[in-house]
Amino acid sequence: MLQPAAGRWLLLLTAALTPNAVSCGRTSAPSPPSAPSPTPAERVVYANDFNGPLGTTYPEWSVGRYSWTGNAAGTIAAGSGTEAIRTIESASGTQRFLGELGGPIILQAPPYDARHFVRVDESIDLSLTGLPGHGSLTLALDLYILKSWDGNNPIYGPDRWSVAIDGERLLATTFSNNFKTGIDVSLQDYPSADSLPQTGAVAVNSLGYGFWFGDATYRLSWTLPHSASAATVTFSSSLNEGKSEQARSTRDESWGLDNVRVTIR
Ligand SMILES: [Ca+2]
Ligand SMILES: [Ca+2]
Repeated sequence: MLQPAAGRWLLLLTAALTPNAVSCGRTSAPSPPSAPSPTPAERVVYANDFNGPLGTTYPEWSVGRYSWTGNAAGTIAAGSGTEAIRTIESASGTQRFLGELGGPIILQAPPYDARHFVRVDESIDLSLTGLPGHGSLTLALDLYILKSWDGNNPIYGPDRWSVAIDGERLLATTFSNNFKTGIDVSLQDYPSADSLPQTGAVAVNSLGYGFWFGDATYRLSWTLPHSASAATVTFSSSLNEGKSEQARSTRDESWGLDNVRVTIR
């Protein structure tokens, strides 16, 4: 099994063997014509744990493209921009990852209410090229949902996240770290509609964001038919509020990617 070096990404460009050729190379006698085809070996074509130097950008990752709406109060007009997304350290100082995603702070000062909130959308692409011949592709990653995501809350949210490969949607859902109850209830649609906040997370509050609603880690993977020699994975969010949190003046709600791994068969 190929293992990527820590902190580096690995892109296999050279091997042109078909899966069948790989299989036949392991046997001394030709298979009979009626023999079933063995499962092609899994090949790692991309792996990145983002544990390299802080501030690293990667050519296979696009800039973040963001836009925001105007607000009902009329104090902010709609706009758009781009930002380089780099490796950062978690608030706990224990993990490095690609972030913070979700778009910059647009609403710079109070009042923080529904009339002043703006919706901020951001997308980033992972582009892979030169993929050897294959019939299926698996994408696996850790998604970090950071700070005050509000799930389906109609005032502070909905706060949405999605991923697509070559335009084919793999997941579109909402996440919540907001355990308020009563009229402020903020359920999430992952893994199913109106789940409690942080349902399905493999870890919570492991990244040090307890100063502002905490954090949740989701270990996600998808396998789909895929044979093209290139793939574009698009990660997107649509977050309502656009303000800073009030403890450290960082983004009120954001996300990060870690341990991104693409394999093919
Ligand atoms: Ca990492
Ligand atoms: Ca929100």
